[in-house]
Amino acid sequence: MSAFNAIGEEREIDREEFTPGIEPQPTWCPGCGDFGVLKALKQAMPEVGRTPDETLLVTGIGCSGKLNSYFESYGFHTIHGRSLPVARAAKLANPGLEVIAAGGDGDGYGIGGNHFMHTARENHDMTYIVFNNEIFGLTKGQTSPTSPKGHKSKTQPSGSAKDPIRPLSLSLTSGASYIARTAAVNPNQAKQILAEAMEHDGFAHVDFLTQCPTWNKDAKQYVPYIDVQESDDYDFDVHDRDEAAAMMREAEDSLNEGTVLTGRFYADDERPSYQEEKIEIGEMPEEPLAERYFDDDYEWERSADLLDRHK
Ligand SMILES: Cc1ncc(C[n+]2csc(CCOP(=O)(O)OP(=O)(O)O)c2C)c(N)n1
Ligand code: SF4
Ligand SMILES: [Mg+2]
Repeated sequence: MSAFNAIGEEREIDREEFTPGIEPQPTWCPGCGDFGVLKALKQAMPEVGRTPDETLLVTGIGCSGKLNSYFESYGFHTIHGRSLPVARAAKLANPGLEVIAAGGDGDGYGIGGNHFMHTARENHDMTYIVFNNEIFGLTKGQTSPTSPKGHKSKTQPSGSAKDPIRPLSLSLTSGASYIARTAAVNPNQAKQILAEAMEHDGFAHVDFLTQCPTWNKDAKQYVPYIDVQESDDYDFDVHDRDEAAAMMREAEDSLNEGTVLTGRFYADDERPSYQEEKIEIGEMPEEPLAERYFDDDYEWERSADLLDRHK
């Protein structure tokens, strides 16, 4: 696949460009689903035609948050649950960047749930990958917002009394304009969905099922999985909000019962992104903030202003 790089030359992009030069060995456990996300993301980048220097990967805290140590691009490892506000700010300051935010189910649907809801509502143009292993992996397997009711862990030894969150439905209700679910065990679908999510203009949310063989003692591998676009048993229109909502509900119920439904669940290609809304009302600066930062005169004036204020 060819693309324009930062200096405007058309050239081939190889997925290996996204492997760091000094390659750190992932500290993920053998069999961890997180390897599948890394692989699918590297494979999706040439499809999208973006280079490492055009890409920013912002991560939360967790096993999932280690993703940007193993992915060559600009990176920002934030604090727990805060990948989205950092990603939003970066995209607004530098709209030319391909911005990807990533983190765990605890990070994104628990402590960062508020940011998730509002980033979807505002339709910020970025891709959000949630590694959903249905537990807190890094801190050794505690119950998370996606753990099924009855799931036993150190924090819920008698089994969780809580119904899990419905990530797809929450995303739709909040306002995300592209919503999909894929699984680490289905790398081809995962690659295609990540590429579509990046190409989508607006908030694209991918709930990525990632097995945790170490701490999720239910040891879900998410197999067999069903692709709702490929199966004859499912027929719905991803552009129809009501049909998408019904399909999501079915996917969320069936996951708890052991049937893994994956695929595209919703796409709204018409809704303007937050950035487009800001341009419409005249609130986006013509010159992106990121470019202003590199303007020597502007920097000089700004530091003089700051010094004046401290006199
Ligand atoms: C403010 C704050 N609270 C708690 C923690 C401890 N902590 C680190 S990772 C984590 C949960 C990780 O679970 P998840 O987001 O699902 O990621 P996973 O490890 O499963 O990929 C917690 C509670 C922290 N680092 N910061
Ligand atoms: S603890 Fe679980 S989620 Fe974390 S690296 Fe190991 S298998 Fe993966
Ligand atoms: Mg998790």
